[in-house]
Amino acid sequence: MTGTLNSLSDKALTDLPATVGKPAYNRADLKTGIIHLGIGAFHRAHQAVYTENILQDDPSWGITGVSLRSPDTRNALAPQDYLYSVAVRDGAGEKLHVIGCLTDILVAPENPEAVLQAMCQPDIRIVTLTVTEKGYCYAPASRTLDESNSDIIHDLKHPHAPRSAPGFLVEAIRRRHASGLQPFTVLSCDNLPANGETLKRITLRLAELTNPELGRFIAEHVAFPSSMIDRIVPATTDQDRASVSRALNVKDQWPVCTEPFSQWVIEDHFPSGRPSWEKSGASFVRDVAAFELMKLRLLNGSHSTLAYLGFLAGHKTVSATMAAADFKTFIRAMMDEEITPTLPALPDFDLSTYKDQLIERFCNPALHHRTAQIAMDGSQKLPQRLLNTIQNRLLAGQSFDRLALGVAAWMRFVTGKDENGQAIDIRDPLRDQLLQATAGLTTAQDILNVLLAFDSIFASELTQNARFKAVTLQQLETLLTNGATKTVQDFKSVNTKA
Ligand code: CS2
Repeated sequence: MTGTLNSLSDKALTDLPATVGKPAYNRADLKTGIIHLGIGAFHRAHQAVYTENILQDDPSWGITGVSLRSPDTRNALAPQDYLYSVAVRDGAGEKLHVIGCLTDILVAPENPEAVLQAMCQPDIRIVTLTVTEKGYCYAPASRTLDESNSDIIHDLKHPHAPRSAPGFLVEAIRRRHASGLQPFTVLSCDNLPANGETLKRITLRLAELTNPELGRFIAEHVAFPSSMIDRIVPATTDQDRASVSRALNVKDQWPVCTEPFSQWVIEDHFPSGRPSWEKSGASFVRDVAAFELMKLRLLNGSHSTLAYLGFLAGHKTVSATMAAADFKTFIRAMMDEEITPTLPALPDFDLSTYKDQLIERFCNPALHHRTAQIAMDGSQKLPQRLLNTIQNRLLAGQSFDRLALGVAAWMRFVTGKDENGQAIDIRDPLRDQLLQATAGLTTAQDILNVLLAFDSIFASELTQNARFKAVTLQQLETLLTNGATKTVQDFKSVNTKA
């Protein structure tokens, strides 16, 4: 039982089993060079690991994590000296590595001033972010700041004690500039299209609303490189905590569990310096756009489609969905026939191996990635994952039936009732509006009409396109009549030209 185990700590590092990886540097030598906003599981299994692996060469890149919402991660990790383990799992078993790169965790709502002070330390050269799509406080369809967002309204009134990620960036950049410190580089590590450019547009707009001169400074002097990040990291469960703790022989209150695959492609634009992340396997390139589109459309577009269809079909995890009849064929055909032709060429990159790997990753039986987890925040994810791809297909006069079924499955999901009439626990910033709009509706036409009116999701190029509406309507009708399992099994591409 884990209750009787000692807690993970600096002191306990020496007692770990020999098979467990641990910091290869002296943690007492660490300096903090990076502030990370959004200290969730994804960061701890991805950027933190790339950073961990270069600290032996350069201990100046320790990371202070910031939670913009809940104190849970801090409460779990502070008593264990901010150490935690990464469990890499596949069908062959599990490898454990204890990560030591976190120097502190701050909880923004408890003390926003402490976060700003940390961001304004002279040694801070990079601020990284994984705050999820909704943390950018933007309208996904237009990729512009949502000035009606309650956190943005707050930050405009109280710019010196912000709540939102863009609010913290603007105020910290202002303070550094005022005290003559070099600005940090801002590195978005979220699944947004053109994530650096998008974050720059949002940050600039927020700054301009209160301080046009600061807006100009940001436009000219702050770097926002884009990056493509990839690693599947399901939410940690109590069972994971117990099994990892047993394997470590010390109690880890918040390990992260992930897959062997990991990828990070970064635009090389860091005027204030950067870690040699390439030594840990990251790729630095001049332009990330093609990698980003590939990943958002092939991985995330397929993931969301599998999540909504799989959930409706009664499957709890992605791997269970992939094991159900015809889902694998359906998703591979969506990748090959509908998504791949929309992607820009990536010289020297083998796309078909990439897709083989994706299928294998989705099938990883050791991950237990819940369909309900991926289904969260669909209103923030749909444009970059499915809708922009559909727009490209429409322009080219090509079919998009499978992509439309993905969108229809989201529409069916946000009506809030599953195929057995049971309530679905919708988690989405637009939850109330979506449930209210669809309440009592039973026909595909009515559901489609009310949902297409959400203009932060659906661009006018789509809502005014008769073909988009007709194809999506047809998929939604089939889904409502036949259910997800049969719809996927019967799937035949209509393959008509516009
Ligand atoms: C997933 C992603 O939860 C989701 O929406 O699609 O978090 C996905 O696992 C990662 O982007 C993989 O890199």
